[in-house]
Order: sequence, then C-alpha cells, then structure tokens
Amino acid sequence: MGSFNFNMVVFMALVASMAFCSSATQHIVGDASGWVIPNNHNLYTDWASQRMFTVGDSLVFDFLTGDVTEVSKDDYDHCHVSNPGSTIKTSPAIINLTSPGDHYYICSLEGHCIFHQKLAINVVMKSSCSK
Ligand SMILES: [Cu+2]
Repeated sequence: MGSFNFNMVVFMALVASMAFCSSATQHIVGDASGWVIPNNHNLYTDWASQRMFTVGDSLVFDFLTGDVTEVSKDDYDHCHVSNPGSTIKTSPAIINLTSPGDHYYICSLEGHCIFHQKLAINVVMKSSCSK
C-alpha cells in the first residue's frame, strides 16, 4: 500500500510537470490585423517568421469576411483549393496544431490569396522540457 501511494505521488508530480512544460500557445494570426488581405504583402510571412509553432499550440484566425482553408503546399503556391472540405467559415477559427511539419492556410475567396492572404508555418515537436 505504501509503495502504491508513493507511485501515485510520483505520477501526479510527473503529470503536473508535463502540464507546466507544455504550456500551449494560442497564436493570433496577424496580431491586431487579423486575417485579411494585408496592406503589407509580407504581413503573414513576417508574422510567422517571428514565432515558434509547437505541437499542441493553436492558431486563431479572426476575420470579418472570407474563410480559412488548410491546403497543400502546391495549392498554397498556386492559390488553389483541391480540398474544399477543410474550409472554416466562422470566425474566430481556431485550429489546433496536432502534427509537426509544414502547414499551409489560405482564404479561398476569389482574389484574396493571390493578394497575400495566405499563411505558411512550420510546426515542431513539443520540447522535452529538459532545462
Ligand atoms: Cu479573404
């Protein structure tokens, strides 16, 4: 019985430390600009380059019109949507980053993506918390 209690304490301490270390970040896409056709063509590339995206984080897209559509790199490059099923039309659209690697998002409204309403990010694995 004694060792069971001890194991429980160790387990709970482990869970607590994991919860502390993983502190998920909500990234507000475009910050105050939100998700728009940007005046500055580099808005979303600059925004993404200043951040680290980790598995467990989420993206928050705030918009008045349009949508958020996750696309392939090819679709991102050509502002094309092969899979309309991934479109989210309600704002704020919150997308959880569940897998590492490159992720691409565009607004699928005609003309919006080619005017730079598009976002590419690289998501990394959760850190091991060894400080
Ligand atoms: Cu749009």
